[in-house]
Amino acid sequence: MTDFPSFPRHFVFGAATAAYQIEGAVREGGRGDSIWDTFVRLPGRVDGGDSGDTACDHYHRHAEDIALLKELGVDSYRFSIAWPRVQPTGTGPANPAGLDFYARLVDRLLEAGVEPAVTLYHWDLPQALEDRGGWRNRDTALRFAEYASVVAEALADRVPRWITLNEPWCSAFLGYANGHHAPGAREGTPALAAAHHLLVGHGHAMGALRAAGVREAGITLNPDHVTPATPGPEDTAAALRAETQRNLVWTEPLLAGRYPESEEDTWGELITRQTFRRPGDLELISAPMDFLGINYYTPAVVRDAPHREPDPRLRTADDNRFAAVGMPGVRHTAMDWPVAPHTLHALLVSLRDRYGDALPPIHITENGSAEHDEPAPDGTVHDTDRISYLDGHLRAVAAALADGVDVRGYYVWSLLDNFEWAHGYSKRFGIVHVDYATQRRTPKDSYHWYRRLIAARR
Ligand code: GBH
Repeated sequence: MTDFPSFPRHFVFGAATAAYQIEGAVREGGRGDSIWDTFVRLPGRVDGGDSGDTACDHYHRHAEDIALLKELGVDSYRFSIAWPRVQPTGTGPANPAGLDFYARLVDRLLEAGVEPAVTLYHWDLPQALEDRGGWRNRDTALRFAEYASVVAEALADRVPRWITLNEPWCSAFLGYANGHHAPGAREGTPALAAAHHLLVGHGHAMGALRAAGVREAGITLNPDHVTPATPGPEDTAAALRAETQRNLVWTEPLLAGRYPESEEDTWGELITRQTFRRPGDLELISAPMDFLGINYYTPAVVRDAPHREPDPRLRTADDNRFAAVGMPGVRHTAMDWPVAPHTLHALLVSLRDRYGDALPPIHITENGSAEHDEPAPDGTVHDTDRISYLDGHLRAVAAALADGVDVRGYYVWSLLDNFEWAHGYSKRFGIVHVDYATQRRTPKDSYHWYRRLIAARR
């Protein structure tokens, strides 16, 4: 593909990663355990029994990875800070070795001409806080603000863009409702409490970032583009429940200062009997943000379905009477995710239509695909499917811009093949291939394509 979609001059192009997925070195520099260090050791939870113990060894190889970013020509690099490196038990003064690692990373990025974009929380909660209830416990929101303040005081002068939480839906619902992610719990109202406390933590962290002088701060969500399988009333109502659980539970408090109107139909007594909300929470959560981060991969088509668990006392918070249906006829990635770039365009337009002026400028903080990469003997990967995935989604972003949606940037997920959570190393999202046995990095064709696209804009 030589004809690239076109973008405004100041549009930010970037690449993204997350600490636990790339760093390794989990016992170095005084790092404490996170919930993922515990989870990966539970039998059967991660494909192949994989863990992030070594991952891409980025902790020791960050100079090489920064050189890859520089050569790529990205404006910005989004990475996350491991809370348990900074506060090994989730509270108290900073562990200097932990903070220094990130301070050096930031300095080297700036030397390479790449702007750092920091995610404070990409799912690696200190295990010591989980031992006290984790996100079910409101105190974790206050600990998160304390951590945000420690990091921001050290780095705010050099880091322009800050993201409080990455995909709180995953933390609350995969972590506490269906148990696919750490800490692996399967609960009802406590998972909804976790969702609320993540929002409260975001609100407090925004305050901590402001106090440290940060001017560009926001949250990253993974909103779904949801459509009903049929236009009938049952599937339409099911789609609203899906949208409530996936999107509205976050966007309504954050952008409109209210709880979703459809929450009672979605959760029934799991939400009507809640006791975790306090006066003032909505004001805190809805404090203005400078941007909204959106991670987007694939759409959701849903139909009406009965509860999976008939006994209401045993229902988890994601048992909301809808089920996903397949999308035949479209290409699927190695994650088995249908590829439908026009749904990203539609999602962006629908967010703007719903929230109007209350919708902050948008950064696409993640987009990318896992493909069945087959490296040649020299390590090169001719990943034409990934290139066409990225091209399609960038065109969808350009179309949203043409429709007047204020999108400011796009970060490809991911710079490197890495630890794909419950899928371990079996799924490769990188535009750079990693041979885990040797830690050799080899840029794939998609890396070279993205480099040319960025260069063409200039
Ligand atoms: C994002 O999550 C993450 O921010 C990033 O860390 C991740 O690597 C990337 O996308 C690609 O997945 O099959 O039930 O075990 C997107 C949401 C959450 C989607 C986990 C895939 C698999 C859960 N992802 N989910 S399961």
